[in-house]
Amino acid sequence: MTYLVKPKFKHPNLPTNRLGLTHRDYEGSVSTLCAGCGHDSISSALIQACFELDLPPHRVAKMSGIGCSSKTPTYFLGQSHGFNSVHGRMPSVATGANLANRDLVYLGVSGDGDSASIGLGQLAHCLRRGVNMTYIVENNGVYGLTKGQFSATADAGSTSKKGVGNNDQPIDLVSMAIILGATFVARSFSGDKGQLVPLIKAAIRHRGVAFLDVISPCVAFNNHSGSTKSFDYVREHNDAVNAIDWIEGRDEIVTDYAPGMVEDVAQHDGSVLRLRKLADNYDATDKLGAMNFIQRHQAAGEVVTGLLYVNEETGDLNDRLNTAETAFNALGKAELCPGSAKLAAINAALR
Ligand SMILES: Cc1ncc(C[n+]2csc(CCOP(=O)(O)OP(=O)(O)O)c2C)c(N)n1
Ligand code: SF4
Ligand SMILES: [Mg+2]
Repeated sequence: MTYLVKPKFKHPNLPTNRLGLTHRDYEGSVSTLCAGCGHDSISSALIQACFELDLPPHRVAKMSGIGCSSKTPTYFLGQSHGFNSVHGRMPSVATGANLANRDLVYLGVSGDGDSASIGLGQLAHCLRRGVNMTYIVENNGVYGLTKGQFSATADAGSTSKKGVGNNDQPIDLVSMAIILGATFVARSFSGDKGQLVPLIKAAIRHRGVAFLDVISPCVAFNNHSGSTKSFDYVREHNDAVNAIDWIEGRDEIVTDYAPGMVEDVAQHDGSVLRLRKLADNYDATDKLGAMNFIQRHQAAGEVVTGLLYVNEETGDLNDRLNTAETAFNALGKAELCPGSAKLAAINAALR
């Protein structure tokens, strides 16, 4: 058995959301990851975000690849759809599902090995196409599941648990995501739930691809002093550019901040992202400025976190391909199989 079912007991006075569901209704099976693994904190943040967004669990599809990180969808949203794909192939499965049914909320959960090593090509095309999904990389700099080899996000000069040095240059996922056309790019830390939960909520509400690089220490293989993905390193070098308040469409927008200290970004669904600036003059809508800032701080060994880039103006892949608005599984036989006359007309148009 690869998972443990949680006992059904829940306290009768647990708070409920607008759907009448409790936090427990968004949980999954008992985690089998190592105690203290950063990935479990991200699962917990996902549970909280989905509970607070009042998401109906059956309208969510969890997509993942292979790795400890990719196992985690078993540990949250136990009543949602799930697809555990081949290593590095989650993006193409998510793209196909998205085209067949645009109504579901797609949560992609992957690892740095899954997305930056074997799955790099898949990730790149998912980002540039703007698949409408939240894409989370639980980034620990190693292949945790296969016992701690360096992944493509491990920094040059960092060492393995046994002291072997990494000489290769790292792939900086957020810089790459911005260059490849992702329209919502953020970085966070599994140890900072206060930052992570609003980022996940905003990412889920974003139309287009929302990419989150979440540094998530592997306590078994990469939490030592030679690592730049350890709890200590990230806590000491975390440099947040903004803090997010996510304001739902029905909530009144009030402000008591000094001019220039907040930036409100309207989202497609009527909600508003309020970015409280922590770094002087950081403008998350300025693509070149964001790239410049991230690279300069990275060169100084800092881990820049927060909502790094957002563009609410562009649509998603379904908009660009003009796909059917009705999910394939809700179409009738007549629409799915319009008959030989239609096929003949299409063929004639191509001659
Ligand atoms: C095609 C294929 N190649 C290699 C493997 C072996 N493998 C399993 S998980 C993994 C790396 C996982 O690393 P990451 O995505 O960073 O996840 P983590 O375990 O660190 O969360 C590898 C190489 C595999 N399962 N399939
Ligand atoms: S090996 Fe690392 S990534 Fe995998 S569960 Fe353990 S701590 Fe987490
Ligand atoms: Mg990893």
